[in-house]
Amino acid sequence: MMKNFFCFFLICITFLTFISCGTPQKEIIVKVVAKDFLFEVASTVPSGWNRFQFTNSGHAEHFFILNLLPDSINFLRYRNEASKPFEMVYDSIKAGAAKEETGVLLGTMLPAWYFTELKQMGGSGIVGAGQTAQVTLNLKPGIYVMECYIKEKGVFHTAFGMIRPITVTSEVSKTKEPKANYEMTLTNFKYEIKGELHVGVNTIAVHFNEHPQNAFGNDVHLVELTDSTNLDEVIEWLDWMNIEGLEPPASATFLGGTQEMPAGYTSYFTVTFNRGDFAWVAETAGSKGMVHTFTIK
Ligand SMILES: [Cu+2]
Repeated sequence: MMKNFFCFFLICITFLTFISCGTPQKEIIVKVVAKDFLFEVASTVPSGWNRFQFTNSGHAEHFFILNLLPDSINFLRYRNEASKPFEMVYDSIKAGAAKEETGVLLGTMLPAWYFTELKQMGGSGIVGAGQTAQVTLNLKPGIYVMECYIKEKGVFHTAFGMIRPITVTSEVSKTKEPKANYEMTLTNFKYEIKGELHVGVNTIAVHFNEHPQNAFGNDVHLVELTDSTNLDEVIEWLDWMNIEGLEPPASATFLGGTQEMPAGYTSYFTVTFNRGDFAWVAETAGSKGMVHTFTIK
């Protein structure tokens, strides 16, 4: 009886060893669901490469950006000192203040650490209702703030709850750096492009070569162009300082992209293309000329 038990025990150990050694470790996909108006996402993710699957199940456009907090700043301080000034400045624009004046005002209201220590570490470009996008980011451990500042009747989504902390742990993810078939290099004024896009799944690498001083970084949003799309209107819509800016519904369908990162970083995103016309557009495209139209044949 004892011998049979010992044999059974040995078989179990062998089987478990085979399972743990013989099965390759799977890459984890971090699911982020945007609803009107919250993010459903795990409160912790590993460090290293993370593949985020971003689904917009709301009625409005949404995105997410991950801001890495300085060690001395907690989520509440970020909310009060870095997020609220944007809401107050936008309220003054709604009350009739000129954009130029409010830009200067915002600079005086934001704390010094916002410009010198906070790091915008990427995220998904804007995604239309019902769309899913995928972005892969390399994150170091720390406390991040995930937020979306599209508007709802003149109020940023952050004010409704689309802002939350996420901890990136010291445990390293098994996800590998993606291989891209198309590369974009972002300077402060243009997109440099290498590679070909095709029908089906494409992996796009975005290399951040420059970051504007004391300002938002460079980013990429993918827009589908139809006969009724007016690209100038889309560019106007992307400017949060415009009254109609970032106020749903957008006049075109947004299909993802990537949010800004510091110079020297690379973000990857995946797009499944059908035939058609599209554009890469930056959130501040109007002042920089960062627009690139293309056709998938
Ligand atoms: Cu949103």
